[in-house]
Amino acid sequence: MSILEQLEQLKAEAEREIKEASQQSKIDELWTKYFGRKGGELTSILRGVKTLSAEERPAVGKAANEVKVFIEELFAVQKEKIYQDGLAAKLSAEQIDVTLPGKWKAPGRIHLLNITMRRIKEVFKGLGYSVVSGPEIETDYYNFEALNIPSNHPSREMWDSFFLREGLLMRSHTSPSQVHVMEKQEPPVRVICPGKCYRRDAVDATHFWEFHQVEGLLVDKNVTFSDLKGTLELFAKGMFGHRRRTRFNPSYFPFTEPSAEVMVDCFVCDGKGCRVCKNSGWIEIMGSGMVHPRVLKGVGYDPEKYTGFAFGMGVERIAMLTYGVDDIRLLYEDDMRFLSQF
Ligand code: FA5
Repeated sequence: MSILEQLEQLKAEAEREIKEASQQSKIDELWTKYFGRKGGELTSILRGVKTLSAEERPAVGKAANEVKVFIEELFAVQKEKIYQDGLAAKLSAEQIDVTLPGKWKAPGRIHLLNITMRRIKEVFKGLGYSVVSGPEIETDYYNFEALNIPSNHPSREMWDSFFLREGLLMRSHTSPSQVHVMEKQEPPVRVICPGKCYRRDAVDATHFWEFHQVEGLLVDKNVTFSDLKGTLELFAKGMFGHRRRTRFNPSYFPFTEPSAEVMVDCFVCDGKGCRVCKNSGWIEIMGSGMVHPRVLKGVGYDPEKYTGFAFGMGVERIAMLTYGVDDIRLLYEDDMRFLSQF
């Protein structure tokens, strides 16, 4: 068979095969078959043109080139066809039915504890307090010693703590933050320290092993118990409503002297007596007191020159009282049916 006949045959075969190819992998395979550098059928013929006599060469060379262009064109057209067919199939498979109802995604919302925390911060910011934070892993010194709670002192039982390795524990209240703040700055000090605390308490409706507190501390010259009372009364009004009244009952904390628990008249029954205030008309909202001189001395403040007050409240407790939640566990269960109410 002459080369021209071979070319004709190759052209016909290529046209048939390429037009039948319906996948890109088949196109690649055929490209190798015809144009492969080693053993490609057209490549071999084109190489053979060089060996022809000078008379034969121009006609055969021209014909071979035409076949080459023809086949290349076939490949290009078929490749585009495969791509377009694939695209059409994909588009029809992934067609969107705009008449179907959409998928609803619940919008994120602020957790009840954060709502409460923000409100507490707002009230104290309004009173000129700045907000600082302290570490959640504490040393025995900051959690106890510096707060006038020596080891073996029975009052340590008020804070049943999670101990880590020797000398370290998860802080069981935010009061250690007071010490960090005073160590870093000279009076006047006016800060609140919100944060997480951890205790080995048995879980029940009002206790959880992790919870939040907001600590407050003010130290300056001539600070008295009246300042403490006035400040916390303003807080109670800001947080629970301007008609609220406060009362201070004697209490005990090793790091404050005197100490007081802060009561607010029940905002559910207006002090008449109900389930929330256990019929007493009053609700305890936090612990407080005048900073113990030993604590001041420990951080290098002169207790003859400076006095101060401190207070600490449970954020879960405030949230539960404000929003009428009767079980603390609801705040940690992440149940949207509950959380989306607030
Ligand atoms: C303290 O922790 C003191 N550091 C507060 C304080 C600060 C007093 C500064 C004086 C001066 P107490 O142990 O009472 O105090 O805790 C304060 C509040 O934290 C409690 O009233 C309660 O609301 C909350 N709380 C304590 N334990 C838990 C718990 N296991 N789960 C949830 N809330 C808790």
